[in-house]
Amino acid sequence: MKHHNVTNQHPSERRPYVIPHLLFTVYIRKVVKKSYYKCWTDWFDRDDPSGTGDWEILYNLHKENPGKICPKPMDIEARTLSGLTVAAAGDVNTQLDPTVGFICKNQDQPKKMCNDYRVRFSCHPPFCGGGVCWTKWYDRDNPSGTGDWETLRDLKDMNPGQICDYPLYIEAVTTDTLTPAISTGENFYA
Ligand SMILES: [Ca+2]
Ligand SMILES: [Ca+2]
Repeated sequence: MKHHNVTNQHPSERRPYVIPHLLFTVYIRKVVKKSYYKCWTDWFDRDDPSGTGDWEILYNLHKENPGKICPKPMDIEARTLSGLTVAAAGDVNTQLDPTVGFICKNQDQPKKMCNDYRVRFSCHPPFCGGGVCWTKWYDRDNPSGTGDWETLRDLKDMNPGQICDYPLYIEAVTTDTLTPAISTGENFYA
């Protein structure tokens, strides 16, 4: 009797089942990653259009705002100081690139003058900068021993990849009523 072995099928017979599955998996992972790993920096406005244009260059913003913008932002947004998008403001031939920044040249504009813009960048955690991105809350210890020890080192060991190397701020609240530690009357180390 001849046995039919699935693994010996010609590749073209298996393809319709394999390819759709792979496409589905890749698509889902990409969507989840994009929606979860995204946070925005503060807004920055370092230039105004009184010279040759409005130059909100990432290189300069990095130098002028150390620690507030990640090294390689994934996305960038530009708005006028009154909140308009570039298109709504009517400026043309502008450059908007997360690796370069934002450029609007006066000479390219019909009125020979750009609007004044500010920009912000989207970063991957663990580095977000600007104090706008917080981790989730952690509670690794309880005070049944010598106290409540929520040390950064232990929390990083227990939650790999979730906490950045150099956190800018820390908040502590009680687990029952979410009372800020500073309001409990207890003495603590931070
Ligand atoms: Ca500006
Ligand atoms: Ca605790």
